[in-house]
Amino acid sequence: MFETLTKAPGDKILALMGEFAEDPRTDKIDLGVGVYKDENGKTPILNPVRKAEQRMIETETTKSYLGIAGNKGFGKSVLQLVAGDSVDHARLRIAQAPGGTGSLWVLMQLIKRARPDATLWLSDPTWPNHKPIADNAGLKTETYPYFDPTTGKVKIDELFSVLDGLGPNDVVLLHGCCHNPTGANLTNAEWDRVADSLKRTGALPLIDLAYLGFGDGLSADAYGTRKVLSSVDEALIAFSGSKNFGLYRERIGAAILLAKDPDAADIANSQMMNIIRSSYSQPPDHGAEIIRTILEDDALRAEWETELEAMRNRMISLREALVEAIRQRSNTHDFDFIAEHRGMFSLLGLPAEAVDHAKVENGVYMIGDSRINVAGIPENRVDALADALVAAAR
Ligand code: PLP
Ligand code: TYF
Repeated sequence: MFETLTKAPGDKILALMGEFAEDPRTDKIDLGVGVYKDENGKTPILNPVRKAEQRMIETETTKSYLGIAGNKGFGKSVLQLVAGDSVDHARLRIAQAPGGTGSLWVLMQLIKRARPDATLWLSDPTWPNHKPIADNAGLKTETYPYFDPTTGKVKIDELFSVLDGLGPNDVVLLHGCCHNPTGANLTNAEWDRVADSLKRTGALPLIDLAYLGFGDGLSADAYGTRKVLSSVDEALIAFSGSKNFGLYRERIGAAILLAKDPDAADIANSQMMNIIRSSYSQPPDHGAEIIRTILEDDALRAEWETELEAMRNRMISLREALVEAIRQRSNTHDFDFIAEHRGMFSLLGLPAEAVDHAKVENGVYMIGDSRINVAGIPENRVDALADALVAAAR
């Protein structure tokens, strides 16, 4: 039967990870896959995570099934972390899911059930896995203008020229903060305008919140999501605990829905439970129990917030150092936008030949669209990286 199959396309980001691993040069620099790295180039296990795991080993009494929605304490804490007091929690439902990806998958299946003909609008550009997940759910996709690579900024007028023309048959995928791949984000005033537009047109927001706390802080990064929640009747959120808790391989995230009232929330939630039951039955507990333990314990939570802040500040100072080093070499302000961007990424707006030049000549690996992961910059190699980027851009 397999002879009917043809080779499926791979993921360019994961492919680059493999290519980097095989490069024998010892001075190579990995700015590819979006994984946080510390000053030693390691992706550490956070201290509160280790402590929570230790506590779990000592206190866990069963490995029996958890239930379709997953860990209840996790759900309650994550709703508070994401939504705060922006909306009546009786209108919210949450299902723990395998990562932000699993959450997006569940939510897109739900959109398909609710409105099979809906169009899902993705930012141009967006995370390369958004469209495949939508394709998998059988959803039509379109793109809305988002990023201007010549300025490094959001094309705000063009964005609203599309957003304001949408209707109830449309779903808009918004990056809650720390846009991937561009690093360019909406201001609070622009989020206000987005919320207002959604309310007026009746388009459904699907917010991808994969980097909460990686931009300007936990509550600053939740501004847009909370503004939207407080403005509209219905919304969907895909939360990921991969980056902010450093739990990548534990596959922990959550699918969240907002309905117009508690009864409507129950109905939509029953469909979400049905989707989960017929796909993977129930989520794994380990990552959820870690996050629950941390968020419910004042000391562990404070320690987590401190470590999250250190990761965030490190990325911001690397951005500033890189901009300064480029400025010294090129005598232009052409890359100043890197310091304005937030989150793990910046899209440099370089042509494919320049990306290739940096890789071949200097062992600097970035994604083909010229996205860099700023957390991958070794502190002591900022000058070498600036040399490579200036040479590649020439
Ligand atoms: N959404 C965006 C924008 C991402 O960058 C990622 C990155 O991994 C995800 C979702 C998926 O996260 P997870 O690894 O939790 O599935
Ligand atoms: O954009 C990134 O690099 C991260 C990690 O299929 C990632 O979001 C990349 C590709 C993928 C899954 C995760």
